[in-house]
Amino acid sequence: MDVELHDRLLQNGEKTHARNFLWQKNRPASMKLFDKALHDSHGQRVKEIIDYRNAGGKSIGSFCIYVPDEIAMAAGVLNIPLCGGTGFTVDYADKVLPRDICPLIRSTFGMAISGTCPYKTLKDFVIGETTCDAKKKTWDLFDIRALEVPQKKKKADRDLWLSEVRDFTTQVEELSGIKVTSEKLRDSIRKQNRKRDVLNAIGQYRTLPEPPISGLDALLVSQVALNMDINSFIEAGDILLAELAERAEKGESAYSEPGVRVLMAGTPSPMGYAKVHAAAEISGLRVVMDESCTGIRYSRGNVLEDLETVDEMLEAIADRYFDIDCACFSPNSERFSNILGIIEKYNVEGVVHNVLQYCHGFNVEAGKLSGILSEKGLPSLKIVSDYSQEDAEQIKLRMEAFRGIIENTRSHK
Ligand code: BJ8
Repeated sequence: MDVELHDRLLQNGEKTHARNFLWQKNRPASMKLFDKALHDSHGQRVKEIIDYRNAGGKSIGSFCIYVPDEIAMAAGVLNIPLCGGTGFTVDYADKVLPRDICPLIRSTFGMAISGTCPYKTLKDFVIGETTCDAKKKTWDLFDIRALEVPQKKKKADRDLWLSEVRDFTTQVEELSGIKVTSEKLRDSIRKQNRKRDVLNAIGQYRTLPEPPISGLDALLVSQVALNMDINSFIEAGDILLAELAERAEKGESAYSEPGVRVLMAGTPSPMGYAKVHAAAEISGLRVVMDESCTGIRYSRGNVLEDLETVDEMLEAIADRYFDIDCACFSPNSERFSNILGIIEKYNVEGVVHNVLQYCHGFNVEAGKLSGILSEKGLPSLKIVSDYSQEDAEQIKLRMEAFRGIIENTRSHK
């Protein structure tokens, strides 16, 4: 580790967190638990993993929500998501990666290369996945094994995916020396479902006309959900849910100003990155749902519970993950119908396409989605950005203008 550089990274992270989240006036008091979890991701959480490994436990690193946590957990293996969300390390990746690939990949590998990733030595292997081209080729560069995520959703693709899920089971069993039994897998399915239930219950409060939690804070909860110990997350989530129930009962809003209801759709915003959400909410756009892998794409759909055999459970896991509607699939019409469902449920008045620069899949899909939305009279705005702060003010101006368009549409209804 480069300790001095890591200290600077942390200082930068605290500043970014304050700029993105701490300006909000009506935050639920229990959001402090999630602020702390973010802070702990480079401290206490690292210690927990070290302790786990010192006690003989195994851990892997991953980059995508296709990696089934249930299976790793049933084999006693901790799955540590490694996606970088900080702009601080992006340029360090330039020694090995081209500049014109997505900032998520550059940030992640920039952390590893610059000696600022506290998880670098805390894993037995890293598992990639064949989603976008930039990721696939990066795995090749670093000799990282990858789960094959098919690009279509036909029966043959589902069969291929199931065999990948089975292979992954063997890999984690071999790593830990622990057999995935039906009992262990049933327990881990229940636990992971419980985690998704917490996230979805928080989402439910965002359907209210005056949501008791902001889009920014809901994003923070989702971001840390990927990193936190699962039991601690569920505990903190339950505390937040109790507070949200009280706030909803009293009609207490997370917002102090009136605003318009938008869906944020597209690429993930890993821990450290919330620039676009912050610009939206500062400008009076209430992000009432997040259609990304740090939003509903991560929590949607539970794995069937109470199945008998390991084989049945692996099929149920494969099916749940195969339903994820990443833009790496072609065609990806499921995503568009999922989005229309969200729009209805959350009473959405406009959509912001949040696209990380050079993510061609989500960028191109935004065009098709805009067409579908405009046929329904819904305005949309595409923001293509990276982890720098250079365009933050410009994005705010575009958000303000977008708010004006939605208000105008409202007045003509
Ligand atoms: S399931 S969105 S986590 S692949 S943003 S690295 S796709 S160029 S992160 Fe993703 Fe899994 Fe899909 Fe979700 Fe490539 Fe796009 Fe970058 Fe991406």
